[in-house]
Amino acid sequence: MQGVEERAKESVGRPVRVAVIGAGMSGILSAIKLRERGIEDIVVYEKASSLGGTWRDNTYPGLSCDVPSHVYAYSFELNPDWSRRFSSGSEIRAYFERVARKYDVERHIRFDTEIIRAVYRGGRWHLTARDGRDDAVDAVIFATGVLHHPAYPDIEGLQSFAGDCFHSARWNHEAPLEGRRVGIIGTGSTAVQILPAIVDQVAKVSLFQRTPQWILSMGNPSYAPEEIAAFRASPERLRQSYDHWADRFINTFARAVVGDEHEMRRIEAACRQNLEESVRDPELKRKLTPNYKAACKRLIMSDTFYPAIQKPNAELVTDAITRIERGGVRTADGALHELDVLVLATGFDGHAFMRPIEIVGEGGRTLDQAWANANEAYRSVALPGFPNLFTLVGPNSPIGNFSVIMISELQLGYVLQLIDLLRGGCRAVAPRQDATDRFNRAIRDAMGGTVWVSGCRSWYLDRNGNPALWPWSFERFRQEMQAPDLSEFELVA
Ligand code: NA7
Repeated sequence: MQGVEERAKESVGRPVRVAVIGAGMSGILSAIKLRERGIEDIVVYEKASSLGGTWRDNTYPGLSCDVPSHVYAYSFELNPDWSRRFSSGSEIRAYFERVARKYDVERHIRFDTEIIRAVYRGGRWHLTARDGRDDAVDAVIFATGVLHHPAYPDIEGLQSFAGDCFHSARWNHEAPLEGRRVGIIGTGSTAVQILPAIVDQVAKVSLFQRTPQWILSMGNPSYAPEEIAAFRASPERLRQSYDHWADRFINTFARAVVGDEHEMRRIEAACRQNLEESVRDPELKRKLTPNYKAACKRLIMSDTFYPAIQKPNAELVTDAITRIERGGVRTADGALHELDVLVLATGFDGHAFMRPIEIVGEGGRTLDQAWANANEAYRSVALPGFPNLFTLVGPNSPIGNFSVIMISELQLGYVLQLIDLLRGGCRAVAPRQDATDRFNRAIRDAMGGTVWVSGCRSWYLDRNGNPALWPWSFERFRQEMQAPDLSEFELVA
């Protein structure tokens, strides 16, 4: 073992071909950093015809990111031009397109190529695309995202609705809203962004709430032209802004969710105060008050939702949906809420990860078999029995704690060190099963101290009720992503 380790580290001369699956935030990042590392034989497979991942798929009115823009950017490509504290989805998409162009990423991307199968055979990954094309590579990085597969609600009669009906991530821009009666199912970040964006153009908007949400007011000021000019003129100033927002996240929110009671009390008090001060009608206030801890579900940032839901043409429906009919939504009180448009803001399957791609590892063992009971990875980035396969923003990444871009950068830095071994004297690298089991046991043990298991339903929880998140501090994550501990890996010469 020692011999392989040493030999692997010795040189990085062997040429390797690396495939990246997905041309979203993590895929673009991977291509840039692989090239910086001296790896030119890169192919990025993207099933759609353009890049941008979630920022390409989501185009709904009011779309923005709930992480401040100055920290929602690659650390090596800060953007002085963000127009607001929380910039719009189209600005974010344009940012990724710009970065991809600047770093000449597009020449590596094979658009309209959906990989449906990846088989490890003879020390290489054999990839098959839906159109039958194939490829063989030395390593694969799955950059397939988390909030990618829309979750459709299992409500009787959904297909019978006569009007326009679509998921928020598949917005139908052909469906007019002006002067129409619109229903929105869901009260997550998405619904909370859509409602204020459309309320002034529709005849009526009905929000079907199953569970109320805690909402934090963060303000969303625009950056003045002088501020943008100052950020442009001074990279140090831009960096300070990145550090400021990163620090705010890391030292407040990220601490609170994993057990800092003091910080959590502050957040909860701020949410209560926001509700108290923003909503006048006591009955509406009661309906909007959650009965679980703030940040148990993904905390919502909004300054526009409470004012919008109080407009005369907005309605909060809290009676449970019993079925959907031709004319609208029927609720448990017997009422039919007549609608022309129905928006399903019902979220995503956050637990699919690389699936539905069929992945077959050593000895013919599939990913579905490996994950039959739970989605368990080694430090979120690798899997025992699946050599030279890496995941970005995989299971138990700290996605509920801070900026996903920072997470992806740190994970990729770690993955690149493993790929370097393949360029030396090592043919295969995979985490050991016992190390993976130890890691996942520690994750489960630590989860009890987090807010995510304090009693609510959320997309964070897997089918066993375990959050697919990181239960420790940011410092620990950063430290664990510094360098792989090779004693926890199987290396094959
Ligand atoms: P979320 O946060 O998963 O929200 C989905 C919403 O849809 C939530 O309010 C659900 O209610 C509701 N929902 C789901 N299924 C149903 C059915 N069958 N009936 C009624 N209501 C339903 O998704 P978003 O798109 O808003 O946000 C996802 C993430 O994107 C967000 O966290 C940010 O990180 C960015 P529930 O609360 O489960 O009762």
